Amino acid sequence: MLMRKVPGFVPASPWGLRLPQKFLFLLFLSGLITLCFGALFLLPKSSRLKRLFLAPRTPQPGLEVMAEAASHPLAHEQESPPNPAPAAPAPGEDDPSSQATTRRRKGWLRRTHPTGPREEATAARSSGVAALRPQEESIPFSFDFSAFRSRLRHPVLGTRGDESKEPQNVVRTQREKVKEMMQFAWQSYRRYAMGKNELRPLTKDGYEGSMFGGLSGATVIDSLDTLYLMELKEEFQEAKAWVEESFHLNVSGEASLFEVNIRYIGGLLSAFYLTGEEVFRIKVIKLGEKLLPAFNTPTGIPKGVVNFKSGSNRSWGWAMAGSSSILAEFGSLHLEFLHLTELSGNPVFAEKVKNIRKVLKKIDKPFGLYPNFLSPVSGNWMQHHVSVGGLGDSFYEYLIKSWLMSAKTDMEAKDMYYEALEAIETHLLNVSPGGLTYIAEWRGGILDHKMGHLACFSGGMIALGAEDAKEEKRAHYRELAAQITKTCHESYARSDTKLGPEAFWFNSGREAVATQLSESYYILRPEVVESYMYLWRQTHDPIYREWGWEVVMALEKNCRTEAGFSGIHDVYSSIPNHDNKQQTFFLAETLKYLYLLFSEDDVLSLEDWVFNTEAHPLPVNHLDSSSRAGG
Ligand code: DMJ
Repeated sequence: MLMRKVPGFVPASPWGLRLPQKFLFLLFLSGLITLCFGALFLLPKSSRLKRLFLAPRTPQPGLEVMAEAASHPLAHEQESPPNPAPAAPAPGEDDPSSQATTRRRKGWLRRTHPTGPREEATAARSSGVAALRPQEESIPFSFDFSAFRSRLRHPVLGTRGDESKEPQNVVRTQREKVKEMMQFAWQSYRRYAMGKNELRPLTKDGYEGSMFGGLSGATVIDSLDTLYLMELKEEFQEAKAWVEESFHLNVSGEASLFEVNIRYIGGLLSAFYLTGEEVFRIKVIKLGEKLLPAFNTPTGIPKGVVNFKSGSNRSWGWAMAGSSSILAEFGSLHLEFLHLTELSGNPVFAEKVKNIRKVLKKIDKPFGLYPNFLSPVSGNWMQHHVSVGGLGDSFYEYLIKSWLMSAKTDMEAKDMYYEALEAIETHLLNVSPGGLTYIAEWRGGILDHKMGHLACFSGGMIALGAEDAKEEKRAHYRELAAQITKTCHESYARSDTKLGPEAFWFNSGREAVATQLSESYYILRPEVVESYMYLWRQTHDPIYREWGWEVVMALEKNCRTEAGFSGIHDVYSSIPNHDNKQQTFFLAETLKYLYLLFSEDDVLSLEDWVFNTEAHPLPVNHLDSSSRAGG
């Protein structure tokens, strides 16, 4: 403002302003400042200006920082918080400007790095993120995918050494046959049920079920990595496009924490690690956040069911009248939740599963065994039923796989696994009069002399864990794995269809057979071929490929229908009676394990990958880059 000098006028200030004018000027100035500051809040989260002027919140460390935090003496004293849903990372959380922050986060900075808005937008466009709706776009970290791939010991799909040597070889033909089965299963699903959770091949329609809280496309998500592995490129693109365009997370039903975790979270994690496509990373983190309210319990042991709309949780009505969480369910989250933290930079996921481990370590175990029912309120066992089959199975699997996935650094998981296995061997293991080794079920000291189909995964698990057992036990575990797998094969061989029943018994002179119709069904389950695959990789004994091929033939004969594969009601009837369901795990697991059985060992090498309990490969956390760059 320009003031003209008037003679005789005594200026009110050195700038020649009178008091009212000065007041007005200051008023104008302060208004301007308030306006500018207020405008900062309207800038996008990633804006540099915003990061500069607005203080960052607490940084979000990754896995390594979690380890530091967990080893802090005070960390163990703290009561579990009431498990609030995680807040979205605040602006500035990816700002490494503070020295202290940089030091604390050096671990995850190895794998993630902040990006500016332009890079984010470009990456989003090139990887399909542009198709995400606004609320699904806000992951402020990026993952250093090429650094991750450079740490792998083997090309993801192997070097295909055998193919060039012998183009006509039998194994290649067998592998191609399994690929054709996958193609048929996928195309049938796509034709009659695309976007639904499962295909019903007899009625030629789709089925949603009630386990997934309103989420759709379980077959799509469960199939992604198998399609990729088998190089069914067109089919993989169809599946990916569906995820980009039609896989919506704004659902509001009740979901099984376990099923959503092993199928959807596992499937999306694998799809990301195999392809580096951002759409999978973003969706999996958002879906992971929706599962967190399940952990809002006094002990932090999650309940089995989470309500996506209200964020409430409950236990299954059948689990001790709604009072218990199930060992296999809350014990099969560890692998996926560590990877959710790895890919998001958000420690909350890892914290949840580390707390489960802490509760389980502390609690008394009858004879060293882990019963299947635990109260998420008191943290006490609710019934002394122990099983390596249904209700218990994948808890044991996740202990040994946590050890392997941590690149053999998670000593706690290793110790818990071998101690549990010793207790199982002492109290549950039996040999039938006919010489078949089996793992019975234990009810407060009394044995049920039966094995479920689900328990047949244990041959593979024990083989996988044999290498890291005490030296004097290694050969013993290898033999035990082979014997259990042989018993499971017997349950197939003794049926008319050459497929195994849901449960088989060892009493009244009958061995490895179901004793009633209600246990005689086969629903395309994978556990037996899963063990064949691990035993093959460990021993290269051709018997496992022979047995695997018997399964392929039996599936073709009894389960293939005009419009996909179906389970059957009675494995002892030579006239198949189909159940009208193509289970998602048939595409995720059964066909994948069969394909791997007829592949070279460096295809999804066990040095680089562990399979979650739905057969989704998750990478080992190699700490160095001394290996070849992954292909
Ligand atoms: C799959 O969903 C998983 O393997 C789970 O651990 C057990 N049941 C089915 C397959 O039988």
